[in-house]
Amino acid sequence: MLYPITTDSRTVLNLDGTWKFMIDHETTPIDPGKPLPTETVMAVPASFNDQTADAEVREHSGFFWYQRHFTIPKTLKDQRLVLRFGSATHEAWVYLNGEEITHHKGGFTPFEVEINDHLIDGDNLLAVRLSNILDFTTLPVGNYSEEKDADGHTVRKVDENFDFYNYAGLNRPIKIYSTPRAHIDDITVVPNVDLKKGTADVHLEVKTGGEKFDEIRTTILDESGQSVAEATGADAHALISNVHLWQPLKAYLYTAKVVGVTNGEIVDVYEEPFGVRTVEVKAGKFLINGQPFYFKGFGKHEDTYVNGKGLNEAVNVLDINLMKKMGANSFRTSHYPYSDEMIRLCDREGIVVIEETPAVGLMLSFTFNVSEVTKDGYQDDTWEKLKTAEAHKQVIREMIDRDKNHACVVMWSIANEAANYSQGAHEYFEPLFKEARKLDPQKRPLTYVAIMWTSPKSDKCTDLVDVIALNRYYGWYIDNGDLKISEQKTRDELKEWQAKYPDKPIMYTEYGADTMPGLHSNYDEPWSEEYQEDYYRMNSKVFDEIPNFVGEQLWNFADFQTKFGINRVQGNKKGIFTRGREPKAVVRYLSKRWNSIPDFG
Ligand code: GCB
Repeated sequence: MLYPITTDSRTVLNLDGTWKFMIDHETTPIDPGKPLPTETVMAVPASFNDQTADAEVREHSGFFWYQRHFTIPKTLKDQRLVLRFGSATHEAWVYLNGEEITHHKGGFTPFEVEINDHLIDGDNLLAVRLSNILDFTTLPVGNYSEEKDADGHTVRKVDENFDFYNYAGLNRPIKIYSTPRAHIDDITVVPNVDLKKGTADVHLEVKTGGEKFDEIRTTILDESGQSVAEATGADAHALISNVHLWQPLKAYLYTAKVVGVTNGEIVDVYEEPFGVRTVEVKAGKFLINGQPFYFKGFGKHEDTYVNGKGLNEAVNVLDINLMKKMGANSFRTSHYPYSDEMIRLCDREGIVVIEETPAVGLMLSFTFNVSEVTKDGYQDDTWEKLKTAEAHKQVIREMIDRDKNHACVVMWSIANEAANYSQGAHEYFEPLFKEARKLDPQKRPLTYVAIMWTSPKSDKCTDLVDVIALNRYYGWYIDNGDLKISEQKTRDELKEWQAKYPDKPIMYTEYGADTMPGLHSNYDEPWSEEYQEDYYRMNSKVFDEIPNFVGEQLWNFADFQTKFGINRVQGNKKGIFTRGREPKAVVRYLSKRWNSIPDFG
């Protein structure tokens, strides 16, 4: 799917701003063709939850509506017009002038629909009915229940089966873009690099829609806008010599300028930026451009004050600047694909991304009894009760379709902390890994991120992953406060993985300790800033002893909002920055460490 941009043949209309908003109490039917009976507004893009002063609205589970008007300038009327949602969380029914024109389920990937046949002259009324319901068929997974109140109205409840607040609404930009009727529909870019010769054979596949073009031409432009290679055809190759590689923190982006030509006239133009780099897993190393790469960075969230999970480009820019200052080079889009805008920014800034599906919460028996789950034949009811396989296939398809051309994305994470230790896990995951390998034109490595009790003995699916990605909390959830024993357990476990899988790279994708900023202790108490630093020092020491250890991504970049609970104090406090992006003490230690570890080597 192409990101909407303005070119010689295309334009973009922005539908962001304030929309009318209304909770659907399911008492009186709402007519999407009429003005919503409400004076309430919500800003878009943003989650609705933290824009309201009403606790009931904030916590609402169920259905809700957004509505606005727009007009299409006359000059665009003969163009093909497409309405695109960057995301609508989690399920959306879209109505134009009262008529349902599309429906999409899945809150973290874009969708679009042609609107020409539904437009009227002048004022058009766009309404979206949304649902934030999550259950055993959706991703993420929610524990869903409903009951009737005294008046017989349905009261719905979603208990998140994961550790972040279920922010919902129109979280990402909404746009209408125009293309000519005969148009470029999609472009797939696969640079095949010869590192020795310093060349890249760029394989370009161009899909078109509407009347066929006589010809498709592609020019590859370098960063100064000079043409460096050309190709013709919908399935074509362009050879770049003296290729400038996309490197972590030293991004270089070419542009594939694709034009559709008919009767000698250029009809449609699209410009797709892309980086040239290789990614490969070999002999226990993660190679980027043939060199062993070391991941330094974070698990993150799209989570900021007021915007919730809504796009916050200023914070995205700040976060990347803070990462660079610390000597970090990467993050994981835990626990869902982030906005188009963030992925494009990472391409530009040279930040390495592990992109994750929204498959979080695929675990129905939460236990810290590791000895139980390591027993042969251990089985809980996760894989029997969950019906997420279809949604999972869909998110893999949509994520790869959107981000297949991005150089910054070096690996896909198929899930976070599923019940990989239970019988049935392999049967569930094998087809999904197959699907992802088939769909990714750049054949990136795959992983899933494994929870504490998936030891080398209990994990049923390690054969499917290219990289062993571990979330570990020795010293926090296990042996809280005892860093001596935690060090031993960390070392023992990592050595066991290393011995059992000598050819697979191993990395930490989470490790962290909740820390209240400003809380200090002479005795290294958990929750203090001193404990957080000692916790990280302990882990670093062990990492440096493991030959196949290829990266450390801590949990979490910043404090973030979660549901209420006795373990959470206005959210999860494992950030090394506060939610407002002020540093906790540990940032100094980590900056020193990361600035002294090279990105390669
Ligand atoms: C995890 C989860 C993450 C949580 C984190 C924690 O393992 O992957 O979503 O926020 O632990 O802090 O408990």
